[in-house]
Amino acid sequence: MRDTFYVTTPIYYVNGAPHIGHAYTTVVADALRRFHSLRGRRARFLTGTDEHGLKIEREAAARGMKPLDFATENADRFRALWPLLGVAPDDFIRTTEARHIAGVQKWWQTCAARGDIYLGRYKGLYCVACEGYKTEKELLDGGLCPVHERPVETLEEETYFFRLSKYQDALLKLFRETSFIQPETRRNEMIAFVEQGLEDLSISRTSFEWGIKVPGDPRHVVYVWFDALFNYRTALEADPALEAFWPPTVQLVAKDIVRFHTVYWPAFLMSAGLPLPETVFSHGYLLSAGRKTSKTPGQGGPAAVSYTTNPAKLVGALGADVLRYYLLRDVVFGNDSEFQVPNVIARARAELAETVGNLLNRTLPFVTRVFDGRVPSVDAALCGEREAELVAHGAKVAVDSGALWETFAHHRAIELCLELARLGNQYFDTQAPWKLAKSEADRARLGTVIAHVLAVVRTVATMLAPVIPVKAAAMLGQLGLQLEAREGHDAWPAALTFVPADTVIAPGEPVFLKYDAKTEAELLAALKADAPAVATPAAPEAPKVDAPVAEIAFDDFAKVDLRLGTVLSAEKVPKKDMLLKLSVDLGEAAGPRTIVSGIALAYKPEALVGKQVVVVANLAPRDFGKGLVSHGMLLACGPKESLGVATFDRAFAPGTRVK
Ligand code: ME8
Repeated sequence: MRDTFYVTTPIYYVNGAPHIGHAYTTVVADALRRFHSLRGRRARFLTGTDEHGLKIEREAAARGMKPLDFATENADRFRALWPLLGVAPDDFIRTTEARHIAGVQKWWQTCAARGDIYLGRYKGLYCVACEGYKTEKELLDGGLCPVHERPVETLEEETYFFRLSKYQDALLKLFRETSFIQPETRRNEMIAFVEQGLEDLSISRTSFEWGIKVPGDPRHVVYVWFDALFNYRTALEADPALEAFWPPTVQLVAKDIVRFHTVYWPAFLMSAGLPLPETVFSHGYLLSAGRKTSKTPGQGGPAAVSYTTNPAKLVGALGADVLRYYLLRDVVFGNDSEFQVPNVIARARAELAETVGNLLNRTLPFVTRVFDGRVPSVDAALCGEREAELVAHGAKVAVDSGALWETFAHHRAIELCLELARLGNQYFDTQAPWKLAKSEADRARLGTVIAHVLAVVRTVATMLAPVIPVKAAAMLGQLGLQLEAREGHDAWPAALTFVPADTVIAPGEPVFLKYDAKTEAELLAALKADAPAVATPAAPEAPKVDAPVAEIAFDDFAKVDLRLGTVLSAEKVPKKDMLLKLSVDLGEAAGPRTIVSGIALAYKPEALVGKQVVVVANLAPRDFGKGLVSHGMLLACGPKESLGVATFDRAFAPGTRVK
């Protein structure tokens, strides 16, 4: 396995707003990127928008807009959706950007110099929704496109051809001898397709304007698929350091565009002399009432769908992680799947709240009550068969689920995590810690049991981090831990991983909403396709953005002396609900400072001890009365009940300057 990982989604057409199908591919890409980062690889994830072509030109005209304005409006809707879904691409490319246009013209010239592009004439049946020619044989009854079930048009034009036929044997060899196309069913389909014989491909158009000009012949625009496919490459070309990511490790597509990605694309790359992607993975369709969810008007039939498939609306009601969990866990990657809102909620309830969350919620109170908020240690002499079984199962799940992620079977990897969480709950039930807690004589045994359950929670939360990043971090946070993803460090568990003894836990609100019948009914009503958007108890995790502050010069910034400090002790300030009094080591000869911080609603004092925080060290002292003076301020963000203090992902000496 390479130490770099590069995943791409298709770049989406900007003829409408993003829907759940786009969200699906993009969430999978994001989860893969997170998984590989967790493994310590240099990972990169690209998505973007496909903005040229007849389809966009016509849609823009129908709205009386310039194509670029129309494209920008919709590209912004895609770009704005991703953070709502917890999706964090490393780059977002638009095919109307200068970096892409220049790149496409360069690769056109490279293919032309290889003798693979020539001028001719073409007459054919064109599907505007596909932006592709169809053969008579492919059409459905009534001359309809087999993908879009809409009439095709006859186009005749002078065109440049790409010598696709020249690459037929090389493509068959690629399909047969490598895992370039996955899954197997798609590979067999593409082998059968290429075996029928490949004709040269028309790769320019003169019948419309909205595209990249063919170098040296501005009467022609580059065919939108030649243009679009090269995005995966042009997005890396501005910065030589990104060359290490080529070729893509995996390119995700649905089966509608598998031919473009597995026949045309590798042929273009062979001609351009570029290494080929390792895998193109073609997943299935998300269906809504049996039809592919789609934004092409005229599809999907009358509103047989009773629940919304609008991703922003779903996230608004359910939260990003619940939707992500469903998409990654419920949908067998590669198969078609009916998208059903009630199932999204059912999985969240049964699996996230009642299995994973429950394991955490029922265990932490023992740590608080019996062990002073510190994780107890394992007494090896008290471990028996049940503990051995848990440890062995944990190790197997860690290894097997890691391997399943590597082979695009994340739905099965998640199932294994669930199994481990279920085993943890069974262990909890059979060991009955509430009975052990009654007698001081059983304290060591109780500690051993609790330590094992916390190990299950830690291991499961870590393995779910690519799927539910916010919730996994919250679970680990309650265990007093942080997820460490950095290059060169494999943070995927190799075994059942214990929380170090004495770690100070930070219990808080339950991480997962427990849906009761009433909340569930309200949610379902809010998610009816025709219901107006309403705020629900699981309102989106996205915080309100504060208004920007006026620009300052660097010299002004440099006047703020930010230092790393280690919290030595923390206590509540009597009669002040919001305040904690901290003793913070800034490495100063004069000894630790007293800092008063308004974080008491979000942190228990003991949860802060040992934490490294960022301190404004040269702030004028502030007098809180009764002899209490604060000598500095902690950096923090978020609403006061759930704020987080700024900290670093690795340790530094107290007093280190932050700049
Ligand atoms: O094809 N189920 O863009 P597009 C699952 N611009 N995935 C779905 C889906 C569904 N119902 N509907 C869409 C294009 N998708 C071209 C791509 S790439 C160089 C150019 C996802 O907006 C899936 O990934 O029609 C599918 O392949 C893609 O969106 C099509 O997006």
